[in-house]
Amino acid sequence: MTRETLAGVLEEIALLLELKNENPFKVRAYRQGAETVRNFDGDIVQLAADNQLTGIKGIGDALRDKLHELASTGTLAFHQNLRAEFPAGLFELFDLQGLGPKKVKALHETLGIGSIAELKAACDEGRVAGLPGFGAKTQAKILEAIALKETFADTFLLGEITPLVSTMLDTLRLHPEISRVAVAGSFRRAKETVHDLDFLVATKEPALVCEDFTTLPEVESIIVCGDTKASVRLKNGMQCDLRAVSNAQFPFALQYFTGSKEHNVAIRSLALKQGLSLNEYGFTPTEGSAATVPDGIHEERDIYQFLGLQFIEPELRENRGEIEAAAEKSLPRLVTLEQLKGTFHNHTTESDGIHSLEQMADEAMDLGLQYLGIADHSKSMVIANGLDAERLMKQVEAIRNLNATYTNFRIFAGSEVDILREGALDFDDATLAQLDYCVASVHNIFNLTEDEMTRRICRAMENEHVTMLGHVTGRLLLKREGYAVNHAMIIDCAAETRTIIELNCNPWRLDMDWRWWKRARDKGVLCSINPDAHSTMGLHHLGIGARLARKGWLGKQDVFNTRTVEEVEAFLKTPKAKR
Ligand code: DGT
Ligand code: CA
Ligand code: CA
Ligand code: ZN
Repeated sequence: MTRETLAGVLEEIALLLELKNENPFKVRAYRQGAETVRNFDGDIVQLAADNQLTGIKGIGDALRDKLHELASTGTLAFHQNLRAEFPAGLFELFDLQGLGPKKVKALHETLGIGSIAELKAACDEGRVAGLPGFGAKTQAKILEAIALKETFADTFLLGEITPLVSTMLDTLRLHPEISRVAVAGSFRRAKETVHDLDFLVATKEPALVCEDFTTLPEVESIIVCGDTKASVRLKNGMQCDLRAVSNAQFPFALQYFTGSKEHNVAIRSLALKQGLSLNEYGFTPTEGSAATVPDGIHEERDIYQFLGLQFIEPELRENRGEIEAAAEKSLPRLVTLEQLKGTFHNHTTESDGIHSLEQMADEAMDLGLQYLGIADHSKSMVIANGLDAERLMKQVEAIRNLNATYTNFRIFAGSEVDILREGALDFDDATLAQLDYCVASVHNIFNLTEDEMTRRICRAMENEHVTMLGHVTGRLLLKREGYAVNHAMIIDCAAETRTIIELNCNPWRLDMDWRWWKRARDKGVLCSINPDAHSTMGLHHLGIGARLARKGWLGKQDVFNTRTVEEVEAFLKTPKAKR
């Protein structure tokens, strides 16, 4: 039982009650309960199991009893009974972008649709367009959403699966017959999305270890279980492979299964030039070659060294110039999470965050940060309860007052100011000048042409008060494509105007994309790793941000929030042109 399961069940109850036209207050209570569970500061699963959830804001008696039943028995009768009233496939419909409970309900009641397959058939036959409140446009959008979901059926977000992977690694490390453990593949390379996990262990008892692997608590079903390899399906639907090798083979297997395939092909051709073939087991002389197989290879780095290369960090292994740089010994020293001293772009209850200024600051301190930038939404973002100038100034005052109570911590007062249609900002310059800094972002009118959108964003960056550009494309991985922008021009404009570009490290965003950072760095553009946190938990995504920054070839000097509070203060006080 995990926190996410508890929250997920409450959320599903809210949906089911909504489908049944239940009292909206009751629906909201469950939904808020789910949020409370997600963000609860403490071991909520244990507390629920022990029936100790009393006096918690957002969890009334009814919810408390249900959480207790769920955490202590693993299921909740109330939930099961509700579920039984609807077809099982109905739930997949909620995963489709743009389909809320109202539409799902209408589809279910009028057309009897209870699964994605049925919905697709109904759309193909044009039956959905005729429903009141739907229309041909909605029908087309639904078909698009279904196609998107099919494309991403076996794709998972790096940020979402990271906690699960650490737990599994920890469990495997405890196995008495396992001497070394790693997760290889796209996860190790910090790809923003991952298809399957590739675990690797060194052991003298491969068959036993494979069998034990299939009994991990995260496993849903076994795909194959052999003498040196096992494949399983996890409860979250993800496939997960384990390969068991000897201690001597381990570095070779780790190098091979980390990939990428393109990187490996290039590495293998370097080995061939020395008369050796390289695979997941080791080096062997090619036919007719007099080359001798190197000994003393204990770690991955020994393989690279033998080939005359600097060690190449896994994040860089995409065959995008890293091998050439490693041969010239000119690889960058990559930034680390520990080097981050603060962060910008975070929300509070003033706009659409769920934790207060004080709570966010406390969490940042607990994470060992020296400073926290607050950037709540501006007034145009009505749905996110954006601040008008008056409320913003009150927040600035609250921040100044809070800062006076700190000795070794600092909150920077900012705003995530909306970039309006033509590139003007949601606040006038006089208002922006009162702030320590400002993040400018696009949140609406996504359907401009690439030229128009690029011009709109560049115009915003030309403003003296815009410290950094928020989520460059607005993409939501696996859900929504970003709006069209010309990255190269935006990077050039950022360089000219000395505007920082954010690496938004919300797991759904990871925007600007890692493929562009090397170019930005080469032009002297600074990166700010920003979690866009809407809760205290959101601040924990900085780790994913650091991994993506590494994937983008960034070093400490390229990342603004590795600077000390004094350096940040001095930077923000300097006019943009002189930075
Ligand atoms: P994904 O799709 O997110 O799981 O991405 P990867 O990179 O984890 O791909 P996967 O799981 O198919 O394979 C893991 C690694 O194993 C891959 O990055 C490189 C290596 N590999 C797999 N198949 C081949 C192959 O046919 N040739 C070579 N050279 N390497 C391979
Ligand atoms: Ca993989
Ligand atoms: Ca695999
Ligand atoms: Zn935003």
